[in-house]
Amino acid sequence: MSKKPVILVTRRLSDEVQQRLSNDYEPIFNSDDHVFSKSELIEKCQNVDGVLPCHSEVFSSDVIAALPARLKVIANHSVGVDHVDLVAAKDKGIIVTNTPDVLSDATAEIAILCMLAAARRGSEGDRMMRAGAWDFWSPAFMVGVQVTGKRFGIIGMGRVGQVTAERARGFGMEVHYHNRRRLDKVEEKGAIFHDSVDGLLGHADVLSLHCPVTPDTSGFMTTEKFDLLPDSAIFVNTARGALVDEEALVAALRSGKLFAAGLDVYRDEPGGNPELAALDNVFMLPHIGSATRDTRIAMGFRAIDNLDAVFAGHEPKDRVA
Ligand code: 8YV
Repeated sequence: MSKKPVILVTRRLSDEVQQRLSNDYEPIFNSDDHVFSKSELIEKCQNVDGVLPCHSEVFSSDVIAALPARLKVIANHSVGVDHVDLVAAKDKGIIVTNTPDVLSDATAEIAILCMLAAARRGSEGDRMMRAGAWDFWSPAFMVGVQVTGKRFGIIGMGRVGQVTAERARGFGMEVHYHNRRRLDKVEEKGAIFHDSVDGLLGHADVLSLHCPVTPDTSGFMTTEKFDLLPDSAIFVNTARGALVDEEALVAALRSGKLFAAGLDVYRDEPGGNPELAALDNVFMLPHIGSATRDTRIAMGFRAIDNLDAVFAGHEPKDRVA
């Protein structure tokens, strides 16, 4: 019987996923779930045929250059692949895959949670109650923004963007979007297309980011972009912190240009941004967009499906390089 491929599994995954890996591969698990340093990542990859990482492991060009010839595949447990230098991987003949589709519902739920909590001052109210500081009520107290009938602007109308649009429609919102390609009429479901980011921004009472980080989109939400939004807009980011100039975001929240923000992602993770954390009008979560039991299992299984294809000599379904 031929030997099972050896797979480095960089983080703790759900029991079902680890069991399937144990059945079909020779996995190397990270028993205390610590984040590998760059040198540890390189060292642990030396005697493996594949690696199943999360977005917490950065495969920069120098890490990829140090990977052994036997390593065939980086089967990511994430839809985002900005932590992998895809050009370097491709040049070295390493297959890279991701896990699209399976996390769209969970991430859309978090985007809507961020929108509603920002609009209705969820973070402020929660902190007040926990501090035992609720000592006053009046009709003028804690008045927020109602999203019903407002315009929901999406940048990046891929799978997560489309599911989030569907949820926003459930709140009676009018969906506007910008995407590299215009969707066809059936996919659009009445959403209004804008052929530039700047064209969209003036129509977004709520702006929600759902695009990947690329050299073109990195840091694209600058002061100039926030200024194009309607006054008192709400900003939602469940995609990647690197899309945003966080100093510009802090300034827009302080000045009142933005009514509030709902954020799941930050430039620095883990940790976040203390300047954002100091603001009352920000609702913040620690990058848990896809963190549901069902979705974690589905993501792990999707990554294993990709490994299975590669080791069976087939083209994996979710190849990105
Ligand atoms: C995950 C994500 O939390 O898929 C992504 O791109 O950012 C998140 O869904 C993470 O990558 C899990 O490995």
